[in-house]
Amino acid sequence: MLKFYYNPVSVNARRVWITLLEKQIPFEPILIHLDGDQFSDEFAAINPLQRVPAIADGALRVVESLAILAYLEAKYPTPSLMPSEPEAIARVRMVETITVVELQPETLPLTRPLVGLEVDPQKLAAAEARVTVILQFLEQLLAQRLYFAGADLTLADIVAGTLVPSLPLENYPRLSAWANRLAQRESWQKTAYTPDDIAAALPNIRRILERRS
Ligand SMILES: N[C@@H](CCC(=O)N[C@@H](CS)C(=O)NCC(=O)O)C(=O)O
Repeated sequence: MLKFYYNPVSVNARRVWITLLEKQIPFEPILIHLDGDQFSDEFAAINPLQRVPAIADGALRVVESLAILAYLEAKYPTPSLMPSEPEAIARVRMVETITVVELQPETLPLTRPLVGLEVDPQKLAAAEARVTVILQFLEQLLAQRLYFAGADLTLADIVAGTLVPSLPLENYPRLSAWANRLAQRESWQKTAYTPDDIAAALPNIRRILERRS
């Protein structure tokens, strides 16, 4: 059975978890505690980069959340989470890339005060301004659609939908309605982290953020 290496508070792992559930792929979850399990020899044999998520499917190891999603879509195509029309494909890839490459790094300065770390006020203001530009663009891309590529859930919604709903969305009515729509899905509900998960993870999140600054 496919093995899924994860941590419940990892945004990167959650997008893989939701995809496994949406595609109804049987899997064995393997919890990696981020207070040191990620540095063990056993896990380094799966992911030398020492990060979750990772999967092992038979002899194959795949790391990097977007690569895992592309693999799952290719190997387990039904139900499809990737449209076939060129415009819709472009939309999905844009939303995935904007979320991971542009938005996710900008949320790090915003997270620092929440875990008791100092943040340079100029860096914080710059990150907030950049997040605003990105959210405005996503609001415009979503337009009147139920999901980013149309009437059906795709990988765009899974990737953006595991990060964007954690940001303040009161100025973005379309993103707010979309986030509420996602929250109704069983896959979002089953993978939602609890306040206890967050409390337990706080020291690890602090350590990870300290290492990355
Ligand atoms: N680019 C990677 C990022 C993975 C990543 O940063 N994972 C974090 C958890 S969200 C992690 O395992 N951190 C452990 C550490 O930094 O020690 C992906 O998309 O899979």
